[in-house]
Amino acid sequence: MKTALITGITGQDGSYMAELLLSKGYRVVGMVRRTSLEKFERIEHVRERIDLVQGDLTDQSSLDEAVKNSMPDEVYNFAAQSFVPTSWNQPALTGDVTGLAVSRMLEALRKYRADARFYQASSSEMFGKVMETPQRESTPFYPRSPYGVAKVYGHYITVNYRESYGMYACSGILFNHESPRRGIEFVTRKVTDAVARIRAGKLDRLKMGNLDAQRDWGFAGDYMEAIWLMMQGAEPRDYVIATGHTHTVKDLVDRAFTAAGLDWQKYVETDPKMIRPAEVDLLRGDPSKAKAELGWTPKVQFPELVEMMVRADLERHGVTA
Ligand code: NDP
Ligand code: GDR
Repeated sequence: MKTALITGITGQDGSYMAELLLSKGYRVVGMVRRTSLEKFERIEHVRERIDLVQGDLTDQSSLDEAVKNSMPDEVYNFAAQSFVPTSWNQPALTGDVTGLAVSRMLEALRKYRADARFYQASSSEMFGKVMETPQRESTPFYPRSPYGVAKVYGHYITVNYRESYGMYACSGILFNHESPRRGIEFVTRKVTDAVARIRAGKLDRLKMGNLDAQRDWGFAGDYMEAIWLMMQGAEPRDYVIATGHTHTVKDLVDRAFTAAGLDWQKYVETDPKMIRPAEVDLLRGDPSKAKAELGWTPKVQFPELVEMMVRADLERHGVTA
């Protein structure tokens, strides 16, 4: 039986990856940080089938202990300060947790389990002010936020440990992926949750930022399959994981409101305070390397994804579609 250590198991991706690995017969160990109130909603349904260890990405000794005690065959490093706007408000913390901490994880592995396979959660935010479209593995990075800059560090330090120490360390450059478990502040979930609250009579206005931004949105469940395949290769390689299709935030808003029988123009207003200091205008990934080498293609398309999220939020708010 293989053992996997997942950092960020309480997040969106960690919870889907835990499910996937359990279904494949892994022993799953999740690293969680100490909080005054437990926030295990996303893993409640698998709680009895996984082991939890306490650790924080800012604390080397806790990472060492997590690795020493779990002796993983595979490590999935999902933990991060992952919200882009917060990275302007907390740039040094984001640099530490999202960037430098990748070195700490790699050092813990190098010391105690150098033959474990390591996955780093790289991001399309590294492409930022894009140098070409679609973005592929060879596209130069031009990050546009402290978050993006920190992810570039995490990406290259992973490449560096692979090349310096021959470790099986790889990165997935994942484009935005969403689900009913997406954090409420990210744009998809913010919109689908607002739609449900409007239908429930709990909200009458929705303030948004830049409606013209374009993103390549996929389903988190599909993307976890790609990550797992990446970790089973004959040698470690980095891959772009995306759908290859792009939509504006306005399109997302329109679809989500329409799915609940609402006209978005009656409820949505833009708030200049929500415009970011520097924006990533357009992301569209080219997943052809993942398709050719991993045999991976996304199953859920954008319209189904939005409908799935609207449906889940309507249910959460007790509204019948
Ligand atoms: P979430 O924000 O949902 O989850 C982040 C996780 O990191 C949580 O479990 C959180 O724990 C944990 N965490 C935060 N800070 C620390 C810390 N100091 N020590 C230990 N754990 C910590 O992110 P996602 O699941 O959406 O994303 C997973 C990873 O993939 C992230 O690295 C993200 O940057 C990256 N990524 C995500 C994409 C997406 O579209 N979702 C696209 C590309 C990359 P807690 O619950 O305690 O807060
Ligand atoms: P992003 O995701 O920054 O791409 O990072 P987010 O959903 O926050 O924003 C997407 C786009 O929507 C625009 N936008 C708004 N965004 C939010 N959050 N709230 C709003 O009200 C709003 N209005 C418009 C944004 O300006 C932006 O252009 C996500 C995170 O999961 C990262 O961790 C990950 O690395 C990248 O995706 C790939």
